[in-house]
Amino acid sequence: LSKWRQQRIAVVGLGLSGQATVRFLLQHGIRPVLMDTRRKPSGLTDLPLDKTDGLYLGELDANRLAQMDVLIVSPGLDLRHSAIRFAVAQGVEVIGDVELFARCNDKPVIAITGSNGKSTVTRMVEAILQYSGIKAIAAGNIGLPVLDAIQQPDSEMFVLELSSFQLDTTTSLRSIASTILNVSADHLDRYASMQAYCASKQRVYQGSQQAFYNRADANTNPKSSVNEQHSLGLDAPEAADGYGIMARAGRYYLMLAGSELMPVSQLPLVGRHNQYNALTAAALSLAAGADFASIRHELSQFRGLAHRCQLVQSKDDIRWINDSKATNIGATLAALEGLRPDIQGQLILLAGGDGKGQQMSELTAGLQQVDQLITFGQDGPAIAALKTGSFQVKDMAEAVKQAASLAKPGDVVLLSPACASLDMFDNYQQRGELFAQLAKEVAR
Ligand code: UMA
Ligand code: ADP
Repeated sequence: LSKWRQQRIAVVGLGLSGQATVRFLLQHGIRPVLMDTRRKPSGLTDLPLDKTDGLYLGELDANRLAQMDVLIVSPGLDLRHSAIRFAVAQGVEVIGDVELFARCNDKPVIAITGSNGKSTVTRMVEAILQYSGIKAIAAGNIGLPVLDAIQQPDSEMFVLELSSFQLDTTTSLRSIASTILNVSADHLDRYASMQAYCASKQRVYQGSQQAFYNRADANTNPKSSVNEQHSLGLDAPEAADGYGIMARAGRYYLMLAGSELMPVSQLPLVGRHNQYNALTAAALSLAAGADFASIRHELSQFRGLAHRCQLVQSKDDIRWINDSKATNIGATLAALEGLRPDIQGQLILLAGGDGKGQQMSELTAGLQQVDQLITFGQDGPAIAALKTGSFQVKDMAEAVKQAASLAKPGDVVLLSPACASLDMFDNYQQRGELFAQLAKEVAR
């Protein structure tokens, strides 16, 4: 980094990761130029602006970017922005905060990506490693910026949740184990094609000692060489020392590196997708040095994260489930498939929001599991069109009211929108919290 003290370094995008980047650079004696396309990015007041080389808000100026040596661009900014492209064409280096982390980090890393399940698996691995005595910290897309995590003095290992946007600007990351959980259409408003999105996910395997991939999803197979590759799946392991699920004396067991880990029935999480998440977390943790007992202990305790197929109300034998984090079709399909076997009565689905350019017709097969469909938001009409007799409503309050009027004992009301929330809410948490609150009110 020392050569950066003589260079022009810009932090472009001043959200959580941008602010952490600025703090990190300042601590290393580097005075960055700060930029954000927003007129008022929140959190600016916390930065020591007098120690930086200037702050520029509003539309990015291509000429100013082109005068820099390095741009550290936040994941929320599209690299296809004309000013960024212009700078790249002039020879300016563009990286992200994870790349800077990778260049400065000397501790072991576990790297997790995929369209769905990243946060769940990241937290599982973190919990297992901590229980087995390794001081692990989860960071990255999960919320704690990697350049804040790297400053925590007593950490021994990093469990990184990586989005495709973060991977796009990362080239030097080394990991002891990595995975792509699955690939389904997401963020297609930021990628030219599904192929480009898959290629971005594949970058997680670069520089990884062991790659764990999903044998039911060919897009997760490592396309370039890594030292060791292992396939994971919900079927029998492919090799004697493999990973999967096997029936023994009428019970199904998670199989880890050829040995029985635990019966699937001991996992408190619902849905087949969560069995896959648990298996992956076990495999990554084992690769990182955790023991079987710790893995077993933590997986049998792990009750899931908020807003992911979370039971928020149960009254009169009607269950209200918040899966607001289902911001793409793949996640909603997993929820429908995973929950249906446990539902005696109707499955009432609340869906809609900002579809981010997804082909909504890919939801059609999943909607066969649904008895009543209630839609809202910008792309609500496109979802409603996939099922006859569906209800289109104005907002969440009307959706919950409609669901309450349809629900009978034995039914499940599921919020699993298949869309981002940003057309109606600040974020998916706010959407999920409103659903939970309204569900409690109507169920009272
Ligand atoms: N933005 C602008 N102008 C800018 C910079 C950003 O308008 O100059 C907007 C973007 O359009 C975006 C928002 O600001 O909608 C936030 O972008 P950001 O790059 O400032 O984001 P951070 O606050 O730094 O948060 C980022 C990740 N955000 C994104 O990738 C969009 C967070 O993941 C991550 O937790 C955080 O770094 C710490 O590492 C969030 C996310 O939504 C949870 N990720 C996407 C997802 O999971 O689907 C990829
Ligand atoms: P991410 O961090 O990748 O967004 P989360 O763990 O937050 O993943 O879960 C996001 C959504 O995806 C939730 O709706 C959850 O129920 C669903 N989900 C979790 N794991 C999987 C999986 N392995 N396959 C498909 N969907 C999943």
